[in-house]
Amino acid sequence: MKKYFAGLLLTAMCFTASAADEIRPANTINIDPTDSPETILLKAANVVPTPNQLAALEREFIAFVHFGPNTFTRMEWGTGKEDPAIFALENLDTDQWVKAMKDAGIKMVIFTAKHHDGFVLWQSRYTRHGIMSTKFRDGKGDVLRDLAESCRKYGMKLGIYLSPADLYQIENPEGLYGNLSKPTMRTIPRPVEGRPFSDKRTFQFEVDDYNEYFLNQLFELLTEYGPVDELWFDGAHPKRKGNQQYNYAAWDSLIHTLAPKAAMFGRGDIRWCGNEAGATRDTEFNVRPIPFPAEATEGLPPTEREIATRDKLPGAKQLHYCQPEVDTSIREGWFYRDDNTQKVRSADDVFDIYERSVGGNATLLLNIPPNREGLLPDRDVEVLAETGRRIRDTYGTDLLKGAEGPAATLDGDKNTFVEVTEPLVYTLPAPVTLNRFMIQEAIATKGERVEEHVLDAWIDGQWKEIARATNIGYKRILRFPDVTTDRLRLRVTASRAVPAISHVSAHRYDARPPQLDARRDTKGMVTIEPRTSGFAWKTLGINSADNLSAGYTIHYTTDGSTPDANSPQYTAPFAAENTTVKAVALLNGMTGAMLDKRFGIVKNGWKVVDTPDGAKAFDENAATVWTAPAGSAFTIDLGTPHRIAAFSYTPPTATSEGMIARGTLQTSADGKKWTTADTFEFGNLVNDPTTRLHTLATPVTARFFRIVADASEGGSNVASIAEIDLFE
Ligand code: FUL
Repeated sequence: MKKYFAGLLLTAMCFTASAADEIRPANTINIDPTDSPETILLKAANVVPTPNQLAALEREFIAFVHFGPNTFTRMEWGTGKEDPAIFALENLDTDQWVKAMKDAGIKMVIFTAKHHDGFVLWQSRYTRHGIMSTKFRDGKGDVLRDLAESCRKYGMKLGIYLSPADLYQIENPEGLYGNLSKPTMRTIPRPVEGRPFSDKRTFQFEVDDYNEYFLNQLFELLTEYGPVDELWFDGAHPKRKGNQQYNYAAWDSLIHTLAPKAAMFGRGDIRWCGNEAGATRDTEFNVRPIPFPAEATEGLPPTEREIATRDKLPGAKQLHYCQPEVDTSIREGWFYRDDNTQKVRSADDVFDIYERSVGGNATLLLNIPPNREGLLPDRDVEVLAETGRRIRDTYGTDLLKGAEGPAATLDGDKNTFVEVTEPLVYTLPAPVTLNRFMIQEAIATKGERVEEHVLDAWIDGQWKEIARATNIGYKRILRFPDVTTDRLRLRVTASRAVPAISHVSAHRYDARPPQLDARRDTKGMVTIEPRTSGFAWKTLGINSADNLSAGYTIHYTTDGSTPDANSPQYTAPFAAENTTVKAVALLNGMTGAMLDKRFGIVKNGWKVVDTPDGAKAFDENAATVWTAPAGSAFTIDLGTPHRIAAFSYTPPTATSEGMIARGTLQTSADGKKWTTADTFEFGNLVNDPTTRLHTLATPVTARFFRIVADASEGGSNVASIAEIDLFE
């Protein structure tokens, strides 16, 4: 380890290494009421991950697999009342899942052994509501067993999602969830005749029926399918009953004994990033100020937009290391529905989220849901392969190879680091062209200290700032337009204590045509433009997407065919009604991801009937929202009769209040005599507030269209519509 102790001071604060070193690094550090802001900051600088947390961070890119009855019912949330026979699986190839994941560079797969519906996908001794009651391999099949074997075969780690919410145990008369049973001393695992365990350990816990059920199942999962490296406890609850409490202390204790290397999501090791859309924060400190002692509660408070920055530290009781997982699905929704209407993310999207999450002090948890054939769908497999290729092509080569500079940051050894008291300068043997710079702090021993840093390049005889960002932590990937240089300089401009940098490397991403987005105005004119939200990580106020893809052209079709260089070139907005617009951007002989967007009936002749503010629901602007008391009807006069085959509902996103979970559709020719056309139901809107399409059982022709909001998510007493679309 080489240390740099030059005289140059950090611009924001000046620390000596010894002041920070007086505080012993730990995963959780208490704050005393008498601590000064400076002491609190030094404590924050010494909060470090546990070995399990560090191992989880180093896995970087991991997979989620949502599979179960919902795969067959095409619902996002089941009811718990499903007949197990619904899970009509005939074939299963978990080797195919794991091989496709490996191709993407994924290191672990977390499987929904039990989702909220309570159906179990392994041969549990403690319920018949699961795979044992299906025809799959004559009731002897075990999806988790297959997956665990594939993981062993291909060197993939295994994690398990076990939903605490359990609708089957709520809904069936003998269900254990919230049955008001008294906690008594129970032996885990409860013996079951003819099904002995080869692991003979037993445990005693004072728990009620549902907690015993949960512990028995944890015992099965952790002793018969392991090793298990992560347990995922979802906080979502479609329903609760009997004030059921979870005995987390008992769960933790069993897990710590049976799977000492497992990191726990939702239990203080790993936290939710706060959305399911793949959004990341520009500043993501993992040293969290906790207003209560961590062990005294069931987890951590929900995440906000700005967390754990310096101003948020005072007032906390403890400082606790807890990293986020950016969990998002490769498909619209967590479960497979179909190959025609359910959209799949492009490799651009996944690669972008990868760089923002892994390069933003977090872990990417990407869901890839198998289809009803027991396979990952071809399109998803292609996206995984392309993402893996881009990761390898970009990050497999370090352009700093052969550079002179602080050796501890270039030696590839995460245990060596440089304590930064002066800028780190890297001189290359020859100029290189780069657009990515990766930095890692020595978090295992020194914690997260950097609060702001700047990368400069030597261009035309002077230093030029090319990227600036805030914290670093486990890993920061800086992205910027191509720069050609033979000298780079990293400056830390604000920090909590003397920062320790363990690794830097430089890379070049081969720029591709940008991803596209299309929007329509109320007059029906469609604009196609590069999607900025996907690549909106701005450095120095520059939009990287535009810079990296300069010179692209856009080509589109409106007849359903796949666009290419011979399709009309987009130059100005054009009219589109009841059609699907497909478009691609072309750059350097490459074709970008295809935009595929369906536009319905143009809304300029629409009028609101008896609903104040109603026009907000069809102004082609999802940011403006119509809101009325729950149960209200929303009526549109389309001006002239239209055939209506489907409608889409965009829920509000600023708040989950008023998301319409269930409703009735009515139509009328004259606005007086109404007929019920269909009913609809959407699930998981709160966590996944995306536009939902509902196809009517039978298309109708009508001038008046009405939605009756029968039920709002979470029993909210309002009903809201951000945007409504109708399709012929
Ligand atoms: C949410 C659940 O409700 C979804 O169904 C999904 O499992 C997601 C990962 O977590 O909270």
